Amino acid sequence: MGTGLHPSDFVSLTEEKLRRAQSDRLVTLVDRLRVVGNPYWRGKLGDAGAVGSLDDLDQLPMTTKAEFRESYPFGMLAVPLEDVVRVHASSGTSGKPTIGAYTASDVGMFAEVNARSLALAGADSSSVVHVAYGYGLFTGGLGLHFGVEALGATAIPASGGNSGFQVRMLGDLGATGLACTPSYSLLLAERAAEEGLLDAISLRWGIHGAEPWSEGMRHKIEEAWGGGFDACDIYGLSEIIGPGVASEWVAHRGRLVIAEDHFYPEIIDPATGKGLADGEVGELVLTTLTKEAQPVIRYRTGDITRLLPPVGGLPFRCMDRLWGRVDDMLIVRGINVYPREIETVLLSDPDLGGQFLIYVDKRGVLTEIEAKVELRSPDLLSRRDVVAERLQRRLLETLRLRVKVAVADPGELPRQEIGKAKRVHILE
Ligand code: DLL
Repeated sequence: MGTGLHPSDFVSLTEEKLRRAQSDRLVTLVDRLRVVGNPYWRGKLGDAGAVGSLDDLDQLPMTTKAEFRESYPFGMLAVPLEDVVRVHASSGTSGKPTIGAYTASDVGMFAEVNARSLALAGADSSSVVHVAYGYGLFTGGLGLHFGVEALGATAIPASGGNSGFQVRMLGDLGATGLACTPSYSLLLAERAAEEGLLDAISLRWGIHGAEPWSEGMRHKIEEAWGGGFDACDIYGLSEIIGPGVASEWVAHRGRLVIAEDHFYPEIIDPATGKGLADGEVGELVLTTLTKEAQPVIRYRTGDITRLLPPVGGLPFRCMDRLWGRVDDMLIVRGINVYPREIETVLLSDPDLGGQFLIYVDKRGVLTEIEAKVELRSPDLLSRRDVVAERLQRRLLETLRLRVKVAVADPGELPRQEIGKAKRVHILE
């Protein structure tokens, strides 16, 4: 299937050949897992029907996040521990972390899918890529880092934090690409502007993910870097591999190309578990086709999206940018809404910067939502009330939601330098 590092490696791969390869990979995987012999895999596949092709995928049971916790740390391993060369972990919000284990071949594949994502976002071997995802147990930093190296580009392993220093390095080392969360990209751009360093920085593209972000946020980030900057979305999760499961192609933005040669996607109705057709919105379920150390069968990601047709001559199907998570959906006076829909309305306002917070107050009889946003510039202070009223009206018109909007001064809302931005706060 080519080296897999660049979109052009796949031009000769037809959808038919891809399906055959996926089918073979699935059958090989299931045959191997049936003889692993540890309690987890015996339990998982003990009652499952025969799998002779991709069409039999629905014979296999789903996997949930709880299983990762129950088999902590190494119960899901499908190879001896001595074959594991790296471990990542996701801290999660409560309870035990989930562990991801990788063989040498797995770390190679992890680097390959990230190299491909970077190439889709605009990188090539001459790029200098500033990687400001966290390095460590989190998959973001090392995942993108080895992707940059596999592409033959130059990686700057900045990690998170120390933003004043980071913006100086961005200029001094001549970074052309920036890999970090969307919120951190915006923070770095603001910081570069404050320090008068924007002109010294020649970034042309960013690869942003690990947290939800809307088209409005994309626009704010691109504007904040001063134009000539393309921000692309990258999706992934530690249970499957980390970043690189799917990512946007700068030439066809608005959908993410799925690395379908390694991760087979399905969409289900989260309430019933029933499979949905391509194009229908539901929960993304992923099966790893090539992972050795810790393969996952039909993992319920909890992420809401839909499958879309391939673009630009590639054989891989795409997915929508994430709508939200199954458990994020808010029900406010009978209206179902994802926080990203609120973000979309807020950040489409030209007078606002990209910072916002959403408070969902469930303590009273009726759930109330309050949004805190920030003006883009001190020149707009006299327009505070106009902006607040305008946003309240738009939220009511587009989402039928009554939201109290508070408009803060530029720079007033808290910024987060490390980890994923927490924008939605539930008070209960
Ligand atoms: O966030 C992996 C990653 C690192 C992805 C760097 C992209 C870039 P986890 O910490 O396990 O892994 O969190 C996975 O984050 O199930 C989604 O709910 C959310 N998420 C990841 N990417 C996106 C994205 C990494 N592009 C969880 N848009 C996933 C929205 C995202 N949400």
